[in-house]
Amino acid sequence: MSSDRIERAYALAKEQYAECGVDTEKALAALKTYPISLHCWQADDVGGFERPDSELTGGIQATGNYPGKARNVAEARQDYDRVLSLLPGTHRLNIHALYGEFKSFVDRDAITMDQFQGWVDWCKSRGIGLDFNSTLFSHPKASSGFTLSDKDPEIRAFWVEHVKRCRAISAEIGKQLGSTCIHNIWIPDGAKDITVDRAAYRKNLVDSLDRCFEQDYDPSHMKDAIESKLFGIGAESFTVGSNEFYLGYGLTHKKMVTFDMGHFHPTESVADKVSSYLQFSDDMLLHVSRPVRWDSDHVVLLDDPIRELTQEIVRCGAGKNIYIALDFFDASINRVGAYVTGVRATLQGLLLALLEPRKTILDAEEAGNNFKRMALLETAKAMPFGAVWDYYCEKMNVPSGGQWINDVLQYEAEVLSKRK
Ligand code: RNT
Ligand code: ZN
Repeated sequence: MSSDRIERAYALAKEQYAECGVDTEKALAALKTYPISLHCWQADDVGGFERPDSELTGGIQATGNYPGKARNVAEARQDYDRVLSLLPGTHRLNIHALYGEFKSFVDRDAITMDQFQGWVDWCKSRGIGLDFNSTLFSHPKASSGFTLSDKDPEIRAFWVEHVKRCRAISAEIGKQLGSTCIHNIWIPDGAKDITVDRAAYRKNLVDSLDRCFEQDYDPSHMKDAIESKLFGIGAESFTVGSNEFYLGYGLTHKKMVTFDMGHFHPTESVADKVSSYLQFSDDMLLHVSRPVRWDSDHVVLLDDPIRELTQEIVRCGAGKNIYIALDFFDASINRVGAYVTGVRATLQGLLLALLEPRKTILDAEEAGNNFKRMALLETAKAMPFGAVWDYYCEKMNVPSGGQWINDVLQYEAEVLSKRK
């Protein structure tokens, strides 16, 4: 697309938005303040680099075997670089403990900064922040289906040690990069069938978390998040870390809760949870994903759930820390293209929300004119947001429109297709 046409289209869009009381320049300035945390695991289907050929197990599943997945840290970084080059703005990387640089095998209860210094250096050289996740799946000590809540105290102790180390690593990451590292804990703990003593597992989880969190860290270095879930594969009947569990734990222990869009009943809206949860917490972590019939972790698109979620982030995020991380892993398509599609869709959602003619709509709502509110919301959908988006991409020196698609295809031809 010629940049002259983009400029002209933007000038018209700017005028049209101004008529509704929206300042597009302000919206674009605001959009830059939303970093998206890029999940490392779309590059290799959540395999990780702990051992050669590590396999994903533990209640989550990547489906597909599209060629070109990253087979080692160097290839993953090459992919992230390409992804970052196609995104407007400055973002973050989000790694899992099993993505360390392992010169020889180091078990989860023995990892140190040694395996992660390379990631810090890499992020520093790219000028981006780094987030972290304990990895409590894909491991023989998770084979009972339980980790931090297991009935065996030795299993619990192993995983408590893992989380403690991950927290120390996160604090060091945040300190070195001068940017708070968000450390997330998700556990697969649960059971396929009816479980009688559910309370015992939940009590174990409380005790384990208390031990994990014994050490306090400077919140400018690291903050903890705990991720709730409704069910998982093989944990259909009972999931220890349910929403009520973590909501209770998080609010009473000052730990933020992670809301993953795929972790609720299909008709439940994560968007609607934002304004409730933020009444009681200043920090919130979102896992932006796209569940299709189940927690399938499809690539994020600019669909209604994303639009509603980003609207709520913008509408009630003032004075709060809403951390936005992506969580999808589609192994059936070009993985670099999957990343770029998902991040750009999330950013577009945020831009749409920032361009909302809020004052006019709110006035109608407050005047009790519900027809007018509805009609204004509908008309806002046809506003020329695409012109503003393209202009933003141009200004940020990344491809606008669909130009990046060819870039991804070229990368596939030159790099991904050669990975055999
Ligand atoms: C699993 C959770 C969790 C994982 C990642 C890999 O259902 O959503 O966040 O997807 O940690
Ligand atoms: Zn998640």
